[in-house]
Amino acid sequence: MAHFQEVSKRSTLHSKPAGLVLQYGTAGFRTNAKHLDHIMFRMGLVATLRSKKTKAAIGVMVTASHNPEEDNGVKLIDPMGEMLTAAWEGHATHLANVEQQELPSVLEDMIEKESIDMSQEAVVFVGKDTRSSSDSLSQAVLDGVHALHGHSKDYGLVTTPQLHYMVRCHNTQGLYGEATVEGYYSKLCQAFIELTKNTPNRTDDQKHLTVDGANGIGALKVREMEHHLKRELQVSLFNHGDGQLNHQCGADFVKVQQKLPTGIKVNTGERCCSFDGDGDRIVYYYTSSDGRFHLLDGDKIATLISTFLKELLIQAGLNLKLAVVQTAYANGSSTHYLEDSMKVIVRCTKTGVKHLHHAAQEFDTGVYFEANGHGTVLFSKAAEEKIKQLADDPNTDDTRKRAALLLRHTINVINQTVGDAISDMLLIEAILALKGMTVQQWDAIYTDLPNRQLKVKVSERRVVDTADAERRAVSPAGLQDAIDGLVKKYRHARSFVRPSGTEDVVRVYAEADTQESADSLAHEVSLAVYRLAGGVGDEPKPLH
Ligand code: 16G
Ligand code: MG
Repeated sequence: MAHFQEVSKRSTLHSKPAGLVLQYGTAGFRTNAKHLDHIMFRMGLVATLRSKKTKAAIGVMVTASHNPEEDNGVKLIDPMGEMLTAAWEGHATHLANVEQQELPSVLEDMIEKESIDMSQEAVVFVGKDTRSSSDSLSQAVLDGVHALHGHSKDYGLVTTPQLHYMVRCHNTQGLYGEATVEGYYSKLCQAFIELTKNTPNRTDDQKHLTVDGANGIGALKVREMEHHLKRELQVSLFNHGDGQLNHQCGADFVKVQQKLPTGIKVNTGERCCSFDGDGDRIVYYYTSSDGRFHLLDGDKIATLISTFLKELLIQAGLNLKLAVVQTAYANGSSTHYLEDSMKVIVRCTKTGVKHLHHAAQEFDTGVYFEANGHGTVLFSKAAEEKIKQLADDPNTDDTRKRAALLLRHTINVINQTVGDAISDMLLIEAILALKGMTVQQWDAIYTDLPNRQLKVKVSERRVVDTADAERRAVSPAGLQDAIDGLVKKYRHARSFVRPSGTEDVVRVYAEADTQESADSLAHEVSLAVYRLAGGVGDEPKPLH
């Protein structure tokens, strides 16, 4: 175990608090930053082994996304820029929780189980968000990489999707793009400018967008990118770092509170969007003259993008299978609109980006979005090839050629590795420009069913087990029957419950024809969870 001497030596500088047990959750480790130093060091070790195993660069992003400033976390990125494969989440959790002196033997086991060739070179890319704890935590990751003699590249401050992008660029030998932040801006912005070239009558109003940067890394990066956009998109940036990260601003706040973030100045009817703390989520919104707040969430974004792509595929005469992937949280109106009016295939998966991503990979063109604003579009290799051939073929007629070229630029504006607020923003802005559509017209494509989300504290959330992409509860006994009975009392109603993957609660979702009905259904279902699944504390109270 000679190669672990360095690990043993350095690990003493990153000691594990006694008794602390953490899990690689839906999107990596996440908790108060002061508990994370040893996790970071150990994730440096895991990433190095994963790099040796896959013979490719692996990414480690230090961020806690939309959590408060005092938290932090870490996400691992696999060779094609996707999230760490589920098979290795177990290794990550195991290594995170063993006592210091066991580290060498656990590493030895992992190496044997995974047949890792330790003479293989390793490369780990590291990035971090703007949290004050991120500096030292990313140093701890680098320490872990170096303890196993891996090579590292420290990208410093980047958004999560930018780091995913770098990993893919490197591992495709530049085929996906140049693995630098400048390379990222120039690929995306050039594609955006090519797309908007086709909209000569675009007004200054249409070129203007208000962005809430959540006081996070996304804001810094929009600033850095701006000059590449050559004033084809003019951003008024708020919450650019002058306030507290994610505090009363950002995509999560806007989505959950259904109101404007603090710290932005905006006129009635103007198009705005909010990023989250690490720039992988986006939602749009505006206020109408009656003072009402209108949210355009991931479902509305998926509808806009899939409608646009479907029209282009038809114009191009390309017979490619297009699907939209959602979760149970998708508003019922969006699913109906997509299936019945748009006639696109809709798939539902469990919550968590990795599940949507995998489902989208099954199609030529897979648009995936969670209602909370995390999503992107994936194109199969064959689809990209067909689009390229058509665009390059001198015999293609004008209509088909125009559509093929627009599809090609669309592919280039998209970050196919993971949901990306900057890339999604550019794509949405280009689509609105090409369609000559206002945010109000986009909003009017369908009307959301009123809905409510609640959470119930129980003594053990795992007693709730679900099936059918979390739409049905299979345990505890009687819970699903109770939900079915309650749903029947309301019009256009739907409800489901699931154990959270990130918090110690059971989540409840309900939608119905009116807000009052959605609220009372959500309350009644919460009571059923409380009574049948071991609720703790006070019984849930009615909302009104
Ligand atoms: C994580 C997931 C997000 C999901 C959320 C659900 C990623 C990158 N993030 O934040 O997609 O919606 O968890 O949280 O996968 P919950 O299980 O607590 O409801
Ligand atoms: Mg995020």
